[in-house]
Amino acid sequence: MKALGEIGVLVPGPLNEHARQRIGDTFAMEHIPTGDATLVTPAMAASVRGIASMAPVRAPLIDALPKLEIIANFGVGYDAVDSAHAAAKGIMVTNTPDVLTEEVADTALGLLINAARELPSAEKWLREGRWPKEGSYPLTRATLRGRHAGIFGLGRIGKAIAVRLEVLGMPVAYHNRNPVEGSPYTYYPSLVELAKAVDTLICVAPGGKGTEKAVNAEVLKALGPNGVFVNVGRGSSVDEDALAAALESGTIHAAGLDVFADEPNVPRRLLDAPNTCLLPHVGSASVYTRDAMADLQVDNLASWFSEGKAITPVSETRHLQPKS
Ligand code: NAP
Ligand code: 8YV
Repeated sequence: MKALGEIGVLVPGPLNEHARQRIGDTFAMEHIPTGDATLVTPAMAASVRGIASMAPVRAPLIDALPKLEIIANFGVGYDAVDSAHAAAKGIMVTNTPDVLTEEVADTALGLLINAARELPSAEKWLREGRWPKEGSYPLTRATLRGRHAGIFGLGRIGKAIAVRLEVLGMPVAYHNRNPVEGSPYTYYPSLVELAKAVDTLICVAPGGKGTEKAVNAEVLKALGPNGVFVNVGRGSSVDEDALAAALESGTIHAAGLDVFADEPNVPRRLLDAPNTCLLPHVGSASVYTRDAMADLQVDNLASWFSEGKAITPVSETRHLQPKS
């Protein structure tokens, strides 16, 4: 077995600094500025056995690395990794579940409160000196009192959000493809039925084909004029044109969004829409949580190459064993 320091690990694009540091200290680290497969040199192709990524890893990059055994993704959501292609080639994919769950749930709650109670706009009012000149900030039309919450994606983070919502006194319902065994929350087999039953919809489902534009005009209409929509899942799960139109027309009341379909670009219509709190994908973005994600990413690589098993394999590649 080779010493870890002799094993080539490629970092395509930007990566968390703590992760980079540990990869550089542990492995023979290679770097390319993006995941563009044409940037792979013959020397990299001959030596790289692992990828540590935060940026997309598509099929051409995987194919350009004939010795590749494992792709360790920085993040629990791995929609940017072509995991089906990796699995078909017998390449392990890992992600970073659990260590970020509470942080992202906190962010979802912050977005919900900000969107419903307009706290960022009220702060702007104060900072712009309008309080002494014009008096108190106008009363908010929305309140958390009496709300009914629906969670789209009751997994690890969805459950942590549900616990917080219960403390706020909100009944919780959810939509997944399958009901969660033993869950105390009401299950709806369709997203539109869930939206009809609640006035507060929180999306924390994974991105990808299965959820593409799932939150559409019909779902937003079902949520209704008192509706607040929060998204900490993926922007691809939302029809952003329909969301902007729903906010502009009052079809729903407010939105709190941490994720967008074409990050870091945010559609002008969402920037201009009323009653929105928009964040630049900061759900897990504390030093504490990002360090824990980095450690899990690197520990997955180290475990694979030294013990022959991944710590947190994604479901598509859970069955795989090292080839050598
Ligand atoms: P998880 O435990 O795997 O939960 C995902 C849930 O979504 C599961 O309950 C799953 O239930 C449901 N789901 C999956 N596909 C679905 C579909 N097509 N239709 C309906 N429900 C579906 O994952 P997690 O750890 O909670 O993370 C969830 C997601 O949050 C990540 O994938 C990522 O996109 C996002 N995230 C965002 C941030 C941020 O910074 N904003 C940070 C971390 C994570 P079924 O399998 O029964 O459908
Ligand atoms: C990360 C996330 O910030 O874990 C996820 O799925 O969306 C975030 O925690 C992101 O993956 C890194 O860019």
